[in-house]
Order: sequence, then C-alpha cells, then structure tokens
Amino acid sequence: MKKILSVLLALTMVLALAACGGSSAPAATEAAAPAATEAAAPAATEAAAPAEEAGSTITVGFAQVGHESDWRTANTKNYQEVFSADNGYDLVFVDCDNDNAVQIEAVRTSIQQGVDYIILAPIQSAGWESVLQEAKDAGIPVIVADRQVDADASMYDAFIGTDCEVEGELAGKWLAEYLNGAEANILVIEGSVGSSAAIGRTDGFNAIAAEHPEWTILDSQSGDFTQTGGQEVMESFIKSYNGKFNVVVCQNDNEAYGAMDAMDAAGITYGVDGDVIIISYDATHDGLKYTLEGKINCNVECNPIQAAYVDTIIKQMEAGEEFATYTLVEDQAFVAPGIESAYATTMTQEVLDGRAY
Ligand code: GYE
Repeated sequence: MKKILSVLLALTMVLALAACGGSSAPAATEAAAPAATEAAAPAATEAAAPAEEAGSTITVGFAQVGHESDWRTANTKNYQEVFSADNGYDLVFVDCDNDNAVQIEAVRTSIQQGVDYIILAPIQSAGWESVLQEAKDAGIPVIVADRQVDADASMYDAFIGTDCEVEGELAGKWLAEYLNGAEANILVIEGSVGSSAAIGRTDGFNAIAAEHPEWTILDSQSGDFTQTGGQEVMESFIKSYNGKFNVVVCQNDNEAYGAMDAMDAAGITYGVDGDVIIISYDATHDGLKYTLEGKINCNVECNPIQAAYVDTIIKQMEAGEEFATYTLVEDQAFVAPGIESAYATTMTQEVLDGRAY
C-alpha cells in the first residue's frame, strides 16, 4: 500500500513537472529524476495491474525463531493461517533455525526485498539496534513478536507477545504455595541462552526464590528449549545431584519431556505421586496431557496464538489508524488433578480437549 502511494506520488510529480514545460524543463529533470527512477519504474508494472489486485496484497517478511518446540510449531502454523493469500497477504516466511546470524540476515534480506512489513520473533534479545535502524531508514515498519528485544521501543513500531517474567513469577508463587514452607532443592533447565523468554522466566522465578531462604537453586543450565536439550541437561544433573533435588523447573514443555525421559531411565519418580516436583511452561496440548496425568505438577501457559494481533496492527497501520504499540497476550497456569491453587486452574479432561495446539 505504502509502495503504491509513493508510486502515485512520484507519478503525480512527474506529470505535474511535465505540465510545467518550457523553461522549467531542466529543473523538472533534476527534481523528478530521483523520485522517477526509484518509484516510476516499478510503477509501470504495478500501474498496469488492476488497481484492486495491486492494492490487496501486503508483503510481510517474517523472521521466525526456528522449529525448536511444539509451541513454535503452533505459533508458525497460526501465522501461516492468518497471513494467508485469502487474507490479502504474501508471507515471506524464514525459519531461522535458532541461529542469530541467520536471523539478522533474514531481516536484512526482507529490507532489500522491500517488503511492506517485517515481523521479527527475536532468537536473542541483544544486538538488534543496527538492523532495526536499517529497516527504519528503508521506511519498513517492524513488529517485534513473541520475544522482546533490548533495543529501545522507538526502534520498532509495535511489540506483541507474552510477559515471560510474569510467567516465571507465577511458577515461583505456585511453588511457594504448594510447598508451604517445606525445603526445596531446585534444578532449572533454562531455555535458549540470551532469549528474552529464558531471561524473563529465570528472573521472574528467581525473584520469588529470593523470598524463600528454605529454597536452594542447585544448578541452572540451558536445554535450548528442545526435548533433546532437556534430556541431556537432566542426565548430567542426575549424575551430579542424584538424591539431592526435589524440584525440576523446565522452561518449556519439550524440555520437560526430555527431563522425564532422563528421570524414567534413572528410576527417579516425579509428579504428584513422585519424589520430584516438575514445573513446566507453555501448556501446549501434550504438556497439559502430562499435567492431567499428574506427571507435571504445574504448567504455566504461554499462548502461541498471536498472529491475529499482528494482523490487526498491520491492517490498522494500512488504514492510517491508531494501533497498539505494546500488546501482552494473557497467560494462566494449570495444575495436576488433586492440587488446589489460588494461582492456577486444576486440569480436567475438558480443559485438555479444548486445547488445540
Ligand atoms: O516457551 C518455547 C519456544 O519464545 C515464548 O520459545 C517462546 C518460547 C516458548 O521455543 O517453547
């Protein structure tokens, strides 16, 4: 849309200048040249297409984190459904495979391609200043989605995602309620190093842990938000701390699956009837299934269904309307049957049946 406006503007300038004729001609060439070269060339092609068709497609470059977890798969599917051709979009989707350098390049490529909008789900929170400046210079709006960037909010147009620090606090508050003063020896399997999701969940949980002298965090290592990572970290934790821990915090469901496999292999019991309390995050369908079965004690939700918010923001930007620059998607926590909590909903089959992702 913006491209078309600038094309029209350039054409108007060219026509207006041409109409002046005579002595103004040299000036016209000088003034019109840059605009005409930049914008009038594509104008020929674009103007030839039916106006409606040209105006209806919004090209969006989406630099997605990767495919590390069930959460991510659900998030990607949601974007692909909402940012469909039927909804007026051409979605240029890039799976960055959890590689920060690849993601920076993906955003740069979007800028070079002259997409209308960029959606960035940042793998890491640091280091976005120069690329965001490049997008700004190119006049391409950027919507930061899912995870946060450290760069100042003036460097991008909108953020939409969840508050992972609040999620971490929620996990901590639930644990304090559940333990009711009992001792905790805690192992943490963190998410990807440098991601706002891992940083937020760690900070939020640690803030509550700091209020509990009867809690000890024995160790905290990254499992990179993957099942394999969760399993490997848990295996090494078991070697170092066997018999010494009673709480395992996994910063997403996939890590929890890996940790459960490692504990099964070592003969360690967990969940409501076991020796080890498991806390997980995401509350995806399978994560909630394990919660319903009592294997995960508490599962803090992180809602991956976020694309509709971004769609709304883009449509509002297109229409020149006000749009939300900071949108938080609400989360809640779920606990296994038999647990009553002021902070969480007790799992039922009905809740599980209602969880599509
Ligand atoms: O919890 C995890 C994923 O960024 C909030 O990334 C997201 C996290 C989510 O891989 O499963």
